[in-house]
Amino acid sequence: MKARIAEKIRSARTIAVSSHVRPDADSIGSGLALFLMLRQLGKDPAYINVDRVPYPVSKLPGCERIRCGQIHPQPFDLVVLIEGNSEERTGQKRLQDYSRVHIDHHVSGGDDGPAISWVVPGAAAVGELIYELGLELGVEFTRDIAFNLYAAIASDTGSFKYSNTTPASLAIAADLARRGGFPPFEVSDLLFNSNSREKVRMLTRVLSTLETDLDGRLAMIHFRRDFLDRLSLKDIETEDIIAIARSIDGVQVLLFFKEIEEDYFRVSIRSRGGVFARQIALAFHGGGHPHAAGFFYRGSLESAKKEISRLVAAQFR
Ligand SMILES: [Mn+2]
Repeated sequence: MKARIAEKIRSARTIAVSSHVRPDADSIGSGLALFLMLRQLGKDPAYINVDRVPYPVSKLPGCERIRCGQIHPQPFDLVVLIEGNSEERTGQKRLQDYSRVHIDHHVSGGDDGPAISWVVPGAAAVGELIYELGLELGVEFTRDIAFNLYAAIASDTGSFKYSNTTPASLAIAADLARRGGFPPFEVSDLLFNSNSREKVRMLTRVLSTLETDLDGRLAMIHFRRDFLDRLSLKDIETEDIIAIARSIDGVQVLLFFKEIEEDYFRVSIRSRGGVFARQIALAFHGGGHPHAAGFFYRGSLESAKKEISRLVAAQFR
């Protein structure tokens, strides 16, 4: 599939790259690396997203090149979608008439019609796939390309700590650090050592909601919209909070409830061992990876907790 995608890229001149809404370091690092590769190949690329890039991901090299808005109706020979192939995921409307390529490591639900799809669920990050595509295209891995791809992989693997980390992730990261000539610490410093005071305050607020159930195997935390009062934050970065709560000894499942509006929550599930987060998410029409999944829930926080923990308990049996 990657050979076919490389061929598509070679035969195109104007190429739009886009990543999903609420972009993270994997989709942005991957998109920027691809954008820089396309420029190196003499193409005329544009990187267009619906949402702005959050801090500190916005410090990745080349981020100022990302434009905000819709791809349609500008003409492009090819549109490359990173981690999302539907209007719901990308926020991009009316892409059906474009020649499209979709590169992802999530098995997604809906898609918007025909596109060449390269989906590798075993890849820890899309960054790994863009790295392979770069090799296929024969590009030079400059410092910025390598840095962005390393950041993509470091982010989705939680600095190579999560269960999705494979020997391939480590080998690719090592190769990127070598080719790019940067110390890996520079990436961790940029992504993980740049919390604002407000963010840490938010973290303590959310962590103070911690509850455990099912003999300490289930942990639950939540965020309410009014937690943002008196803080200058517009939104919360959830991965760090989730990582701390799931690290509790004995916890096999972590549920994080984020209030979107009254009685409407985004639920993130993390699991380990023989408990499968995705199975729980599917029961609520969500999706994701086996051990990291999510869905939306309409109802009160109390009923959500009750309903979901019942399903979790069923998996323990
Ligand atoms: Mn990813």
